[in-house]
Amino acid sequence: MANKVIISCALTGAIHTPTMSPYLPYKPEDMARQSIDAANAGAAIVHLHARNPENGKPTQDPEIFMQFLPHIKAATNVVINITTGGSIRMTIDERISAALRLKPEMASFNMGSMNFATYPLGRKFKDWKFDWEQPYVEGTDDVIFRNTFRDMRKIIKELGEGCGTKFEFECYDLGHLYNLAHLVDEGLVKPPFMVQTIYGILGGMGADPENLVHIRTTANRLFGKDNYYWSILGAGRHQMNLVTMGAIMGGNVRVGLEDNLYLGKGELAKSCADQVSKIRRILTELSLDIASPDDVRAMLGLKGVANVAF
Ligand code: KMH
Ligand code: ZN
Repeated sequence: MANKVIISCALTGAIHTPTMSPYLPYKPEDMARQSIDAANAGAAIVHLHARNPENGKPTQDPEIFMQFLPHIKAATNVVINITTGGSIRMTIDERISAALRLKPEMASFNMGSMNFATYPLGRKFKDWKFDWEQPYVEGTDDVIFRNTFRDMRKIIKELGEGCGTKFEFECYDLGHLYNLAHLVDEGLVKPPFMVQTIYGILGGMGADPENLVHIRTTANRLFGKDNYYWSILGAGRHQMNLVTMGAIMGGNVRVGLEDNLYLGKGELAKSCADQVSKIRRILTELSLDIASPDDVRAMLGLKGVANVAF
């Protein structure tokens, strides 16, 4: 089991906006369809944010999640992971509201306060589809993505202990591994757990291959190599090459339009499933086995799909 690679797929996130790609899903029917297609293509986990169906603006409204979650659940066996990152301007209460209501098997968990700047992306666009997009993207030069230890303890208590949800611990920097090790030392996080390491966000560590080696070595030392599942997320054009390198090093992979809009050089991905199919082909060529959703449930000790509230 430990040798199987988990493919996570993050559908829409809160980085990209509708102007940046016509394929970025934000309507509930597109969220459902792209999630189902990604699962059928080989994703064992879908990482989900929600958007206002009219204009694509990030929202954590549980009612919007409810417009697509039951469809995904009915059509697939995929593990559903709901964001608690939301978007970087939301309060912590807003960010955890959807997961607290819907009690998913998994939720994201951000491991430190940081800059999270996407404003350079905005320079490519002059005409924006919706009014909210340009100030949203350009204003990221003056926003702090807040994740204090008090915030983290609140998520563990209310969502982890309260709802039986397990976490995708998102680490954007070396220090975030040490923050997670602190929570482990305090007895608040227990193995086995999933460590999603993120490269290429402006404000976090860069997408340099050397960082993978250092992060892997440090995580093994801090957590013990059998106590956690390492996953790799490369933002933007670094996505496929970094996750491939990570998989060769024994890691799991995350793809999806949340973190990269492209399939190859200059070619927009027409769906998340396109990216899942591509990494699945690469992994298969490398003789690596792909984990099923039930493999993930066994690996991470998830509570099971019968125990979610949607
Ligand atoms: N898009 C990732 C780099 C979350 O949802 O909690 C950040 C993310 C945060 O996935
Ligand atoms: Zn996310």
